[in-house]
Amino acid sequence: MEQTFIMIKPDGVQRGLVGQIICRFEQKGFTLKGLKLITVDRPFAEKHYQDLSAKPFFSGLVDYIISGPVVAMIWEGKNVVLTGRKIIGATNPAASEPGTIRGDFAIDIGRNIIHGSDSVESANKECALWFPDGPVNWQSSLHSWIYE
Ligand code: DAT
Ligand code: MG
Repeated sequence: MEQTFIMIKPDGVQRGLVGQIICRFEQKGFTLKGLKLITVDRPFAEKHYQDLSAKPFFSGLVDYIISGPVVAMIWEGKNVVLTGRKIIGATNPAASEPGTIRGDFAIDIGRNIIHGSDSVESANKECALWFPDGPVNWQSSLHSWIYE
């Protein structure tokens, strides 16, 4: 089953949105396979965003990610990478549809409260980076009520 890496950024934690964000993934039917509150250092944040290192906003982005604790999660389910991105909404909250997390809770691109992996390949890389011991191994007893 597919897994994705989801992170509630420091603004989402500070604004008390952790519960509401987790609720959206739970109510969809996805399964939580990893969860921790963690403050990361600059080298770690730079590694997470290494593909963006040439961008002009890179250092500001890293400053923001290390500015406070984040909630790092692994979510599992059918098509969870793509569907997770839809639940999150467009990168710039100004373009995110109402009903998405960024559309409902954010205004500025540099304070867009949540990260989600953009492909299965980056999901696997990010889950391994943030959860070196791997996901928690458990099966939801609701599985047959969610999947045909
Ligand atoms: P996403 O987070 O939707 O995957 P991304 O990977 O392209 O978007 O960029 C990572 C983060 O960097 C994004 O959530 C917010 C910030 N960012 C992206 N483009 C930006 C820009 N043009 N100006 C400022 N911040 C930007
Ligand atoms: Mg991205």
